[in-house]
Amino acid sequence: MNRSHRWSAWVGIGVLAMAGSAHAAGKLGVVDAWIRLAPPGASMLAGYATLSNTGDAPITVLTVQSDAFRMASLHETIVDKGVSKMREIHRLVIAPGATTTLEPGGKHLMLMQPRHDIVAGEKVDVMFLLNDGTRVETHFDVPAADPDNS
Ligand SMILES: [Cu+2]
Repeated sequence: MNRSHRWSAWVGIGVLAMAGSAHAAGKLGVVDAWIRLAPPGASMLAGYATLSNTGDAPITVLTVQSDAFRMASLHETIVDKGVSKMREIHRLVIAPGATTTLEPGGKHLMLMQPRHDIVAGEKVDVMFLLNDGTRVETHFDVPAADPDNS
């Protein structure tokens, strides 16, 4: 038992030393990405996903873009004096190792003025723009029904 603990402590030191010599960087992971289906002609749709930072520095997401929409942004839903409203998020910071969930009733992608009707089964390209200039390309599914965990 003690021997194995000592061994893992040494391994830990080795990993830290290597990390110290490399440039610290955040790494954005995007999973379970989906857009809620809306009636034909809808001018606003919402997108949801789980964002994670698997890197060793914070990530700051400034905004999102999609060729399928004329305008896209990050929003959060807040309740102000009993009234539910949405407001834009200008900087979404994700700490190293942290996860941020975009979900109905909370933070979401606000996708406005679609260039075509978004239909079930489609995959929509969405780009996340980070403050260090990184652009992370992702694909959002358009399920016919909301996923169970939404
Ligand atoms: Cu919104």
